[in-house]
Amino acid sequence: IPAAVAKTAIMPNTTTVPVNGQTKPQTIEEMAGAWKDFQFAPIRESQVSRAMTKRYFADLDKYAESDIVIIGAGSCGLSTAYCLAKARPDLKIAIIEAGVAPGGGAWLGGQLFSAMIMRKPADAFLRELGVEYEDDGPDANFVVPPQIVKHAALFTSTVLSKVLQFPNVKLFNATAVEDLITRTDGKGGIRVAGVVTNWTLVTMHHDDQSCMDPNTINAPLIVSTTGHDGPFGAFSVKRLVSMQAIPSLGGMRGLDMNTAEDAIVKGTREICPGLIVGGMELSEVDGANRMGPTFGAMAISGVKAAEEALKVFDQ
Ligand code: AHZ
Repeated sequence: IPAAVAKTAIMPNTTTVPVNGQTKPQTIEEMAGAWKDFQFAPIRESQVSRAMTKRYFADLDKYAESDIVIIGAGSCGLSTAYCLAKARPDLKIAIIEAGVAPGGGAWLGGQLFSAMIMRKPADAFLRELGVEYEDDGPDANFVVPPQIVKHAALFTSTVLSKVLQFPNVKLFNATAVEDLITRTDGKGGIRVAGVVTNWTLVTMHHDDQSCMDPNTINAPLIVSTTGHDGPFGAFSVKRLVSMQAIPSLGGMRGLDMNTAEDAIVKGTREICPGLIVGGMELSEVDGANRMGPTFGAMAISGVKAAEEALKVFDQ
């Protein structure tokens, strides 16, 4: 290949030569009014591909043996991850989220309404995150006012961004847990010892595509927060029933905010050796009520799930 052709094949035709890895402009202020000469630093497409894939595969390699796997990155899973990662920077925490977008049902407060409602003492978690809220004024019926975050997405994006900044956390999104790894405990019971994963798009097409075998992550402890029953919800507890590790599910009951939130927080626990369940997935085990559009129990169930996890982990 002639040298000139080979050179163009390697680098795009550009006159911008980075000096010490830097190009001009370096600040957005320097960009203003200088668009005629604006140019991105040169790149070859393979650099992008390698930069992404080598990191992803390094993460797959690193987290193939995790300390804790959290299934589901909804409000409960993210709150769990925040508390665990903050308390124990020495633990490798993998979060597996079936959706492309983490956050579960917490991008809106209820129906299509933006405000997110929490009630005391869940405001402690908002202060921990630094999420601003206002107290709704007390009225004749409700002496203690609920706390309002102006947009549910403010809570979700804040907890998500804090979780992602912990160096000991890796979020694998667009990835579904499609089974649990189990070991016998020698007494007729099982211990959950990891998760079986696949790209969510593959998980959704096992019926109409030829089988694509999954991947695995070993971990001594799993926290499952997959939400109430639905296409993807209540995953781990349904699997526990089908493998006869627990006899049956209680089935989520109708909405009662007052009983539901307390029940979910108090019930957050290790329901099978190696598997802690929190958030609305728990309502399917315990036959607890749903709480609908109020999110304090999800955050505080996450706080308790982290505490339970550390108890088990430190045994
Ligand atoms: O995509 C799911 C969601 O983001 C994810 N998930 C479910 N199954 C999964 C699987 N592998 C990987 N097999 C999976 N990820 O889990 C997340 C669950 O989030 P969520 O917001 O549905 O659950 P939560 O318990 O954190 O919060 C529930 C909040 C409430 S209460 C309520 C009601 O009372 O009606 N409804 C909701 C959404």
